[in-house]
Amino acid sequence: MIEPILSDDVAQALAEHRAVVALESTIFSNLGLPAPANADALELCKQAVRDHGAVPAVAAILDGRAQLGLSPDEEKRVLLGTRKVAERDLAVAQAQGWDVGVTTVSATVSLAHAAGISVFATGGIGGVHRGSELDVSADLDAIANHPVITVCAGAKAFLDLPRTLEYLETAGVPVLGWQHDWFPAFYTRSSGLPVPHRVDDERVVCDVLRFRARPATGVLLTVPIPVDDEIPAARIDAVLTAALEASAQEGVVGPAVTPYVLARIEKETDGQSIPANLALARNNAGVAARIAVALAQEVL
Ligand code: PSU
Ligand code: MN
Repeated sequence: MIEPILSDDVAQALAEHRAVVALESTIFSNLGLPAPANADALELCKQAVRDHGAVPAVAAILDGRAQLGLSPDEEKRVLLGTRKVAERDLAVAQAQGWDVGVTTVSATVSLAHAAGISVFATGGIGGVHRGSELDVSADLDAIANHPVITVCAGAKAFLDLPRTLEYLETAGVPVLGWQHDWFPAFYTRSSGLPVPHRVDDERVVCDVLRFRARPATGVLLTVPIPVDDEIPAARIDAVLTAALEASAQEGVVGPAVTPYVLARIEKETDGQSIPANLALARNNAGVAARIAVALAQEVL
């Protein structure tokens, strides 16, 4: 069993049934964002969680132990982390005593569940990749198998978004749109695909978690990027296509695909995708904190 080590502030908040929001660490490493934007993203997300009255719990593997809530020195190690830890890798990282492992959505949702944290925020989730090869992110299975609300800006349009939504439907995951009718595509507010259910306030999100039919299943809350930070769809589409072609040509496979495509998008946009990425991550962290605060009020 995985028993994450909790920082004092996270442990205390949980003991007092106060609001806590888990944050993944792949986005804060160079696998997710180049320096110094990764450090900015970490600060902005933690601050957004605090501004809305919750305690941030960044997940990572350090010295072979899973942790939730990091000290400033531990955060510095995470910013430089290069080993990606999906849920299945948690056991390996622990067994082999990995120095630093940065957690993806799947690993973080799993650790949040183990610690009794019900709300988790990220930028974008992984999904079903385009093309005929079978490449489905472990994020989807983890969201379906841990009772945690994942707050995200949808998934990047380099994925197969219709199939990603189909997968979540089959897996029985309620997919909600935060004050929005469309499944967001990360840089753009709409993928053109309707979100199954729109929700307009925190309480309804809490009730969806409370009333869900399968006790083991999570909830996906999608939040569109703020209007002012959106990148025009036509612009981003051309870049995504070029990035995907490059990854296929170079024969990139497995867990390396997503970091490769992300880096390529940043290069092709001359870094202009980065402010959008920071804006949506921070926005998601704030919405997640609002949900966590509402959940904590229900428990009391
Ligand atoms: N999408 C992004 N930025 C990211 C990721 C996805 O826009 O940093 C990371 C997340 O940590 C996510 C992981 O959980 O990539 C998914 O990787 P894969 O496709 O290998 O499952
Ligand atoms: Mn994959």
